[in-house]
Amino acid sequence: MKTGISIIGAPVWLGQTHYGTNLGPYALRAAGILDALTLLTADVIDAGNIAADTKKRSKQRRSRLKNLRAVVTANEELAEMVSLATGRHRFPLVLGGDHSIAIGTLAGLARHYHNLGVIWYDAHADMNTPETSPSGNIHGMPLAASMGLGHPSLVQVAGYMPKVKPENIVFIGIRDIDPGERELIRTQKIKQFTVADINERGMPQIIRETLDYLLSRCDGIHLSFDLDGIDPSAAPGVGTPVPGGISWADSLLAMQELAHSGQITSAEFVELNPLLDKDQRTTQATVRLVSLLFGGSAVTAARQELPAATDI
Ligand code: HAR
Ligand code: MN
Ligand code: MN
Ligand code: MN
Repeated sequence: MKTGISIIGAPVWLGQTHYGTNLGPYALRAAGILDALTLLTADVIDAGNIAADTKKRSKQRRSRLKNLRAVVTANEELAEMVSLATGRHRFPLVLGGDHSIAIGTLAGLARHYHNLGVIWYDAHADMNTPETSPSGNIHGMPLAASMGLGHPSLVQVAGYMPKVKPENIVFIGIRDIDPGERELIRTQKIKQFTVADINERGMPQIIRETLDYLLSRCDGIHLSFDLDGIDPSAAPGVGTPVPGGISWADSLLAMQELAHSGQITSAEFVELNPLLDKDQRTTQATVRLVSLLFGGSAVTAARQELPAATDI
């Protein structure tokens, strides 16, 4: 049982090329994420941000990996903060930052879980290696790196590998998949639910199947929520939008079902870019999703009424 929530900010943007994902934690705090959570559980700590300076681009221009040094440094630090919170039996809630920060989050978590389950809610599989990446952007690589595939300094964040086993991963909503990723998903038999699956069977059922699958083999379940998993019409404030995404209504249902299960032990919300947002829609959507995720029993909650889900 988790004793409370520790919010950890990871203002990182160098895993991709759009300045602004580094402003995510600031926008979410300004939008009242702390108050929203404090309504649901008395024990919320804002642990602040990682201190690593991720504003400077790395100088290894000829590298296949953009800003490798800066991204590794940020993730090493994030791994320590996440590990500290987890070791205190708290629920780490990481606010990104681009999705490269999942390398550090998972590195901090997997020190404490032998079979960490990962729900990857995303338009992308983020399973590229330097060899298969079309872009060299590290935010397209965190799952591969966490499985032990890719550049040694990404794979070895926190000093050990691998962090995640392929059979402990579930994709929800992926729809822009590169050839190398497709091959990995196939050969590693990684479980995935597409938007078509969601439309066919309904999101609550998809979440139940996801949890059934993971609970049979995992001792903790991490939710890695990339805002671009949602359809860009509802979450426009992301750097790599992909049409045909998960609806806003289904995303709400997903959070409610996860909350209801009480089985999620950590989470991160990534790829929010306030500079690309429209009327703060994506920022406010994120606050609402996070609130719903904690509407259940993942933490001992002094529960109050959930905010209405209609005003965004
Ligand atoms: N697959 C593409 C690449 O590797 C695009 C990845 C975009 N990733 C994110 N995170 N937005 O999911 O470059
Ligand atoms: Mn992603
Ligand atoms: Mn994505
Ligand atoms: Mn693509």
